[in-house]
Amino acid sequence: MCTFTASKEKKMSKRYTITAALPYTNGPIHIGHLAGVYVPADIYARYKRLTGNDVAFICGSDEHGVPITIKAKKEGVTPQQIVDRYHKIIKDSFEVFGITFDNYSRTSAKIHHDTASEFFKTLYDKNEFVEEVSEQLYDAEANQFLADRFVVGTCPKCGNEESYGDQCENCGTSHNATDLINPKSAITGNVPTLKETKHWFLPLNKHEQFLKDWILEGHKKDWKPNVYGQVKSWIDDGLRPRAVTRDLDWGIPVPVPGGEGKVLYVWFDAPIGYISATKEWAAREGKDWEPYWKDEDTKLVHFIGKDNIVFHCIIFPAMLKAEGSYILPDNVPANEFLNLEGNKLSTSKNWAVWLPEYLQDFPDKQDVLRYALTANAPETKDNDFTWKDFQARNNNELVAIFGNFINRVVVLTNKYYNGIVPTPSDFSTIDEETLAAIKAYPSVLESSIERYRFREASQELMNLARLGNKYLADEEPWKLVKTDEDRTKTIMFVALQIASALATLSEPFLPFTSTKLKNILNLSSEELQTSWSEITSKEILLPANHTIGKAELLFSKIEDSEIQAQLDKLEASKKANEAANKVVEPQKDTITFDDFTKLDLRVGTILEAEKMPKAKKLLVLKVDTGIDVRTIVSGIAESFTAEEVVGKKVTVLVNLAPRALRGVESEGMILMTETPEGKLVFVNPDDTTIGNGLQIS
Ligand code: B3M
Ligand code: ZN
Repeated sequence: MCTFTASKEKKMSKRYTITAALPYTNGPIHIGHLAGVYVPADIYARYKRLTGNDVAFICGSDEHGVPITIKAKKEGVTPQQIVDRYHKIIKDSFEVFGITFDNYSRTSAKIHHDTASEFFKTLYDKNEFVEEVSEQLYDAEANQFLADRFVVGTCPKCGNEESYGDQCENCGTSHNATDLINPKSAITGNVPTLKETKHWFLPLNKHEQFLKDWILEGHKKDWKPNVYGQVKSWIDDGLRPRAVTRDLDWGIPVPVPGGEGKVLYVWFDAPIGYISATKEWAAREGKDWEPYWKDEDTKLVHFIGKDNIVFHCIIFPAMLKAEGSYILPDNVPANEFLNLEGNKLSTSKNWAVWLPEYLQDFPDKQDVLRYALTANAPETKDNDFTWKDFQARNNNELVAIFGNFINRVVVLTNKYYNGIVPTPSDFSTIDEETLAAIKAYPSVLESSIERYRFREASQELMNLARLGNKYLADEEPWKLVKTDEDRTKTIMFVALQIASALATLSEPFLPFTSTKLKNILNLSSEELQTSWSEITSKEILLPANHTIGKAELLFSKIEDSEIQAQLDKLEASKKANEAANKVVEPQKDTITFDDFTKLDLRVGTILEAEKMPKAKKLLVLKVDTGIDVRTIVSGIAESFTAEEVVGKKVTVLVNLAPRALRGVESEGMILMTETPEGKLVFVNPDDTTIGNGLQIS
């Protein structure tokens, strides 16, 4: 009895404020964002709602900060135009992927400007800031102070030469721009000078003891080891004051005397965005926002990527603590990074799978990506997304296990009973065990989800479908139907119970599939549906005599050609990137006009060509130069076959000293050039399109 009460209490409805990192609004979302933050957050939020909790699932666009200014500068438009464009693209992607934010707001909204200003003023009035004139990095040519991503230099902690002013993406350390070794302006490439300016600093050192007690003592056991470890190492290194204002013109104006021309640091305003988005949502829903941020009984959970840990575990909590009226996060289940086909995801190198592009290629496969990313989520270490794994997850798990089970159950029920759930007879031991196993699944999934182990949970869900397949394979209703009608009915009844449980339990992971399955099982009205907890408590999930619908495929096979097309796309983007970054050879020493006139260039025709044996690169050519027919050995065999060059008109340097190549004397040189794509072409006397200068091969 005692344990029963305890478990009941554990499941009592609770209030949850669940936040997902606000994406920078300077580009679309890619699979790394989805895997690291938004899919796990959505699974958690959906699960919490399904289990009867009061949930505010909050996100929005992070529209301030230097990345947006840089993008706007590059495109010659205003920052507002950039954020308006990407806010819409990002918001749409989230909707299409079934990410169920209760509110997706934006930090350019008035409510956010007001909330962040007020927050700053409160800390200012409480003397929680240190006001200080100090020397900061300055680019005189750009007439700009260089904070954050405006400056690049060597990280003082790990030696990464491309660290930003506020954070090193390699080791995650957050620092002040003046800490960088060999800083360079990201705008002009100049070495910055120092210039005096006034800023407001949050004295993190003052909050060190509180952070130690709260995290190092209080959350040693329940926070993920990767999060706890990072936080501990920063605290152990000693915390220093951090500037929370900037000399920029894009952002929220500093609302106190002396703040003219300055804005709040983006990492000061962005997390407050969670609060403003909650306020906006509550006003719309006619609710009170305050309990979601101020009631000690509310559980606040931040879903983020590992590069955001310091801001969510140290700086934002210090701000909340200093303000005084807010709760602190209960957990910050940060994920590690997702790589793509063995390389780091990179926006600048276009090494990514962008959601809008994915949707074009796989318009109805949102659940497949959600599943593949969850099953292989970077929960405890960086992980690799490969298209082959994506295909395997789809073909071998979603199609072959989940889809196949449902299809068999639905097809057979329609075939044998016109779609009417049959009445079972006595249950066999295996039936009883199977029905008991179904009842256990909600708590199996719960135990993984509560520990933020979503990949484990997704595999448990698949195990329920596996159980269904095994049950059918063992019981073979398609054989018994000829000999034992009653037994067949019982088997199909049990199998239908599994299908019904899958319809409910798959919702957090495969929401589109769950809806489709509920429709197939004719469970569109809520009364007919089984809730998460009823799977355990109800005797029967899908009653006899209920009529289900017709079979419909939940998943379809992904062919090798579709995967190859994605790999080709990545290869093309790698090539384009290499071409863009190609180092141009410096110009050679100047030659005189007299030197040039020494070259005797003639138009020749290739009469014969053959590959030089055992030489990968060489073709042996017979060329009519107009003076004579001679042999020229040319290093073009990797670009052309012997057959295709015969008959070609070419430019020949005829007075080059003869030279023996692999025993064949070459009397001259064919002139070649390269296209911008790096392809070798002849300097063709009939073709005026090539003007790239000559490269002697
Ligand atoms: N925009 C960083 C990022 O997109 C930042 C998160 C803000 S959460 C308050 O990685
Ligand atoms: Zn570093």
